[in-house]
Amino acid sequence: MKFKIGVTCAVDAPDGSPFPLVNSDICATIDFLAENGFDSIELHLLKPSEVDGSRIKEYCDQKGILISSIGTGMAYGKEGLSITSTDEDVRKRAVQRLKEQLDLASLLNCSIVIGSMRGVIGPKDSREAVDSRMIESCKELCEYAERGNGTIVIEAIDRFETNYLQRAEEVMDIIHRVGSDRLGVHLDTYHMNMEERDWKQPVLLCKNHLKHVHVADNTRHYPGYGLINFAPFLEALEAIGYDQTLTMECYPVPDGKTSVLRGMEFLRGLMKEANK
Ligand code: LER
Ligand code: MN
Repeated sequence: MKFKIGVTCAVDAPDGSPFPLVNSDICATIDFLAENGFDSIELHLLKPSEVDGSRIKEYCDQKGILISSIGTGMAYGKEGLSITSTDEDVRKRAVQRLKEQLDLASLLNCSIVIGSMRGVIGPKDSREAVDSRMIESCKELCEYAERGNGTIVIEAIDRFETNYLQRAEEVMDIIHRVGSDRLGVHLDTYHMNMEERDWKQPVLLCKNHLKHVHVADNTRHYPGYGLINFAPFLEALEAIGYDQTLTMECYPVPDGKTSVLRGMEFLRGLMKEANK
């Protein structure tokens, strides 16, 4: 068992975000990752114009750091952009923002995450109507993605953040209905711990559709801090031949750098144990 380990990073983020490394100097973040043996970076951006994509790609290549993904949720938190909005203008602007993120993803050869930007089922809305807008938006995004190198992953997110697409099987249903190999599932152990009934079954259900993974403990601190038994989850990832990264998305506690160093040590320890 040998999984690549990455970290969610941002150039700027609201207080309380589960991003361990937040620094306006992205090269300094990449230096820290490379010097400490991490494999990859996930970058959370409100807008792709916040960064110089070519410079990031060049610097990551030079330092041997893979770019796994672009997190997009800040556009929902800060601007209310949702690809299932009942307001057609908002929905279109959300799709447009994700197309811009896909342009950057194409350059960086990575995925974009649809997390909070999938929105919620509003009090006067129906599941069927939200599904239909989700599928329409995803089809448009997949057609756009097919012209470049970017892929799209939909994250299953727990009930305290959204009432829409909380479990792997719900995301899989959307993926089947959209019908594009550019669309995949993204699982996060923090959300799974609240919504799933088993650590293995959701992974086995997704199989090759699982294209991205976030790891954090039940308290959303670094893996190894809390109660989650990560071994069966990692065993299931190995069973499906998951070859993408385990990206730590956790609180910067006691501080960002210490949290991810501890998390990496814990995850590598589990892999070593499994290989005995
Ligand atoms: C949302 O809680 C989450 O898990 C993030 O991956 C969103 O970007
Ligand atoms: Mn996540």
